[in-house]
Amino acid sequence: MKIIAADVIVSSPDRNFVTLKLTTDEGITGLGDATLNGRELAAATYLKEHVAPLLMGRDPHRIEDTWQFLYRGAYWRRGPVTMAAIAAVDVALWDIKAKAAGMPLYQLLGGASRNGIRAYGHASGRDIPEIIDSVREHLELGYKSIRVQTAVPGIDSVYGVAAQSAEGGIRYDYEPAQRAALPAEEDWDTRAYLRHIPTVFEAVRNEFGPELPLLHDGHHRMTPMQAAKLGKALEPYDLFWLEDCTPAENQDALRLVRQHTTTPLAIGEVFNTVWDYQTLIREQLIDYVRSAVTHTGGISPMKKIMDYAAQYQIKSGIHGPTDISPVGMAAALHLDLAIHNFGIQEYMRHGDLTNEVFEQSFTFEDGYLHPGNEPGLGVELNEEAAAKHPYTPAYLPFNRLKDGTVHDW
Ligand code: CS2
Ligand code: MG
Repeated sequence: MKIIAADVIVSSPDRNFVTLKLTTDEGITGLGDATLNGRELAAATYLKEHVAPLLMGRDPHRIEDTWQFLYRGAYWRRGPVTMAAIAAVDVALWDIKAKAAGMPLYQLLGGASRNGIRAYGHASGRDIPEIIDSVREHLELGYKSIRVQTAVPGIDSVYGVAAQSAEGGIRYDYEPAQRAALPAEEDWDTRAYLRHIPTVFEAVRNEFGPELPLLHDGHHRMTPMQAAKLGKALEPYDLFWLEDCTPAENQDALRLVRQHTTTPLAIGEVFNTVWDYQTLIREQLIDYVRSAVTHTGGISPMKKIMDYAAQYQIKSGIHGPTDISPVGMAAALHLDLAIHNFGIQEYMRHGDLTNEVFEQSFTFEDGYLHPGNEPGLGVELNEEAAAKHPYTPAYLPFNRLKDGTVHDW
């Protein structure tokens, strides 16, 4: 079998997605996701101009060789643009191989290790009654684990709070990259945040009891000491995890946080390679790996990261916001089903427009996801529908402190 075409499709059904479609001389096609929220065209151009020409005539079955060729052959390694592009190729090749084998992809990764994939959803609100409603709504949808994000008195707009989104409402694409010429500016005050969060978790625990797994995302905003303080303050509420408590670049920061709290820690949605985890995994400074298949070079390296993590009892918590396309989501689900050290899967649910463009066979029933049993990934791109939604420039927001200093968003 030979690759005869590599098409890069950028479309915007609800939000922007970058999709790679590989076609073989035997008519089998494969899809990969290279979406990099707010920087989509960089990944699309890398694929179109620098990767697609290298794929022509290659045997699609040689997944590992192609991965090493693209990673080592570029000389310039790592980075979100490079790794999103390589991820798209890797996932598309696994899709082709599984279709050729006539099997759902998870079978090629070792087969199912469980019946279903536990997912967590995103509850949020401007105040405690709104948050409690939102948690209840997610429970009604079947979710058995719930992330809680809250507005903070004294801060105008906080990451992850639905009712503050332009559309309003509880079900939302909670942070669609802003469709505007410039990124939206938000404000931030860590002291106000640290004072408020424990009161919210106390209220949610009191309402829903001790059993429900609760998660929280700090979105990279604290210093190690602030994160240690929050982790400690949240211990009575028994969190499933505290995510991205400090900026991800400094692995040593987690050592300090770890010394002070037993709240489980998750990190890695902005990581690109196993090297970003080297210290974190070896020293057991985290409990969950948060990378996305889409941003970590694909299924092949993500499986290697998880096998490394398994030696240290560290589990998966694969990134699954709506800026991972259904193709990237399906790739995660096949891996989730197969690996032994699965922890939990983030699942925000895409909107109807996205689901029209990406025809999916994965399911969400009674709180559990399943990739389905179609040969391959189980996702196909409706190109006609995709063409109706052309790329729209969009940015993620950014943060300033009260005095105007730029802060992590
Ligand atoms: C978030 C992401 O899902 C999460 O945990 O932190 O939504 C993140 O903000 C986006 O992927 C950025 O594009
Ligand atoms: Mg996050």
